[in-house]
Amino acid sequence: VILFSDLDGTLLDHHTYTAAPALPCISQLQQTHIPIVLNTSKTRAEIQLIQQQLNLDGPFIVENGAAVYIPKSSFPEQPADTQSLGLFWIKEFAAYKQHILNRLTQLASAFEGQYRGFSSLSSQQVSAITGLSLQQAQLAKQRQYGEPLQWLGDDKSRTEFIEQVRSQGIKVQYGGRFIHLSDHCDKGQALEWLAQQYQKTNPQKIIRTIALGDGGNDIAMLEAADVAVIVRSPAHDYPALTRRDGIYRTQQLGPEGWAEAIQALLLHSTANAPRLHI
Ligand code: 2M8
Ligand code: MG
Ligand code: MG
Repeated sequence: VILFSDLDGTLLDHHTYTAAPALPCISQLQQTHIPIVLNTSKTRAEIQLIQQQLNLDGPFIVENGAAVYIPKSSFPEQPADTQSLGLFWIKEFAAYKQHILNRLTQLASAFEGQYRGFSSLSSQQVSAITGLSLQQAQLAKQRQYGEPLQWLGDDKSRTEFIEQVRSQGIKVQYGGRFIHLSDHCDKGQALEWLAQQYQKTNPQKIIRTIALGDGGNDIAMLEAADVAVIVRSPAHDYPALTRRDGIYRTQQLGPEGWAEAIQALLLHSTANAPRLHI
């Protein structure tokens, strides 16, 4: 089993960004050698800090499926279609953000004052909007692939804006607080690719995947996994999936919900009848 997890609102509390309630569960998973792959809209810089804090050192997925980072030490050989960069092999699914920023400039006058993009916000402003510390906000601003926007206008102009952005070939996904613009990548495609790489290196095992997420930008990942865990959010409804089975919806919020699901599905599932067979 490989676990793919979103961060904000899923493994991390929506407001305080703590993972504390899930830490005992993470140690138990580590003892059983179940890989935990962070699959998030956060940047490489943010994820590397969080991996250190959580004592994780395996592959991770950045900026809504834009790229998969595989530490060379964690995989026996270089996966096909990856680039070598320092200690990592990197599989990219998205172009760099500059073309999105160029297109946005063309739309800017029509929607003037209705949104604020990350690239034009200072770290102080990102910190004020999100509740991240100034240092965390600096890491969140180090974006390679996408541009998150804070929408300030009304719903009607938001719908018009999104239509126009989409007609320019830009992908639009919803995070907990921001509208994320990117090239055509999503967390599901990145999950599938990385699961295949694990499968290739372990041909004797059947690799199964569990994905945990709370928001719109997690839908593709939740659809792609063998088992989907939808973590309850204090900020919005459960995202709507088209799949009907293999879904666990948590009662508890954020990291408490994360631990609730992992306990039910993996750690306690051998004692009595498992809720879902993995
Ligand atoms: C942004 O991502 C979250 C994900 O749900 C959002 O859209 O609300 C990103 O900018 C990320 O890099 C940052 O850490 C996070 C902080 O809330 O916001
Ligand atoms: Mg989230
Ligand atoms: Mg996220």
